Amino acid sequence: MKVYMFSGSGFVWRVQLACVLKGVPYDQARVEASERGLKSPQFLALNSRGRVPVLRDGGFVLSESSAILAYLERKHPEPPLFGRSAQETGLIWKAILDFDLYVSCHWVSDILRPVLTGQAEAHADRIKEGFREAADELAKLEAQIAGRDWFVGGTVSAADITIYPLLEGLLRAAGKPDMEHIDHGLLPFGDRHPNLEAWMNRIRALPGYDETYPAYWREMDGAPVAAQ
Ligand SMILES: N[C@@H](CCC(=O)N[C@@H](CS)C(=O)NCC(=O)O)C(=O)O
Repeated sequence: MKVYMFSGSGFVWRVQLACVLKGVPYDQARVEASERGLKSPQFLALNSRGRVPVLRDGGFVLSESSAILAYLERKHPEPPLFGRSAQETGLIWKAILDFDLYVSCHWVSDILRPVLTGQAEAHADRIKEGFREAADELAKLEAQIAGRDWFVGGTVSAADITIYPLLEGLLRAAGKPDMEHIDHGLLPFGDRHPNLEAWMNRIRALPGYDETYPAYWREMDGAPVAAQ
């Protein structure tokens, strides 16, 4: 099995976490995060939207991180990431769709993309508004996770590994030097979000987590590069 990826993509990170939690080995095929890589005819033949992640399993090719998680679940049912009861499965899908349809798309377009492409100054108003809306959504997530270890059920699920990588990316963007003039009030994160912070620490402590941590971030932060 091969995962087409670039390091630092939250959507790719979901698939990597699912693979390590299920103990499914995979190879990584790095795609250049530029027109030459993602929008090359070769890559567009795998995903016409020119985005990662893409999974190739033998002759089968699949894009969209949630679809890939569902595929992995069906192919490698244990341990389940989509619950053990109909209710849990429904609630996990609800959490995934709620996050991707109403939250992550705004984080990406209003904050992550302008910040990570070095266009923070040009899009300062949009970023400020993005952080204001993110604060509301984070308050809802903080309330949802209060008193629980995981978003749905008694163990880590696809809901957790869907939300976590994008939140980690948001916090990383919020901590960039370019953000100093934007009063997003997000950091230190645990001050207003102690329950989410505790939950993030539970994810970071999962077996295999370290090997999924973006190598590119480690390189940028000057820490030793892991296996990725
Ligand atoms: N809905 C997709 C989103 C994938 C996505 O946006 N991936 C980003 C990387 S974080 C990408 O490839 N962006 C390239 C681009 O927008 O051109 C999923 O869940 O897989």
